[in-house]
Amino acid sequence: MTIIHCSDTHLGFQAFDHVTAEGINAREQDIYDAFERVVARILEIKPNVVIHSGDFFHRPSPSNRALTFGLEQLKRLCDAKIPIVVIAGNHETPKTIYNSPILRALRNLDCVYPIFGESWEKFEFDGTVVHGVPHINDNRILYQELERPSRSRASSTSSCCTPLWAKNSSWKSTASKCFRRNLKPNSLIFNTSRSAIGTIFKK
Ligand SMILES: [Mn+2]
Repeated sequence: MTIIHCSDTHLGFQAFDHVTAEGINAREQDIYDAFERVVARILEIKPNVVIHSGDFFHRPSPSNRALTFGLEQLKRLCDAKIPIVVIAGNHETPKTIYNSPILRALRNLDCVYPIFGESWEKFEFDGTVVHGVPHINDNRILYQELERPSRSRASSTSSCCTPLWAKNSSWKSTASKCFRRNLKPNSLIFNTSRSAIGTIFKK
């Protein structure tokens, strides 16, 4: 089982005043170029599954350019039949109920498994279960959702991977405590960055 994990692509992020010859903010273009290279590498490696653990887009309402670019890159993975789980981070999660989550649009691509609904969800790929808890604005709901995988019978018997977004170190330690209840001795734990943690459970 080969899993590629990436995070925080922030498609659509802009900074500084430089503009490319095409009139695109130069930093925004840098980020598109970098993600295009990531997708090229994924296509070379051909993993069983890709996990994107938060902030695929920089905003809850990305620009037409960011959205179009993101969909085009995901389509490249779909053409190669490589599934990708995309878990909502704080940047793309709407702050109010008046805005629909942008990750809902990704449901239309058959290789993309978005998790954005303020609740824990899991998907299974070749016997490995990926558990995802998206960014949740309300802490009380977040803690409830973090407990759900440990109560799930399926997760205690199958392999699983638990990437999740944690806002700060106290969330992160609560999260790892909740998920660690399911850990088996041969489990591999990896800390991918300050803001995303992942746990792989092996059979
Ligand atoms: Mn981020």
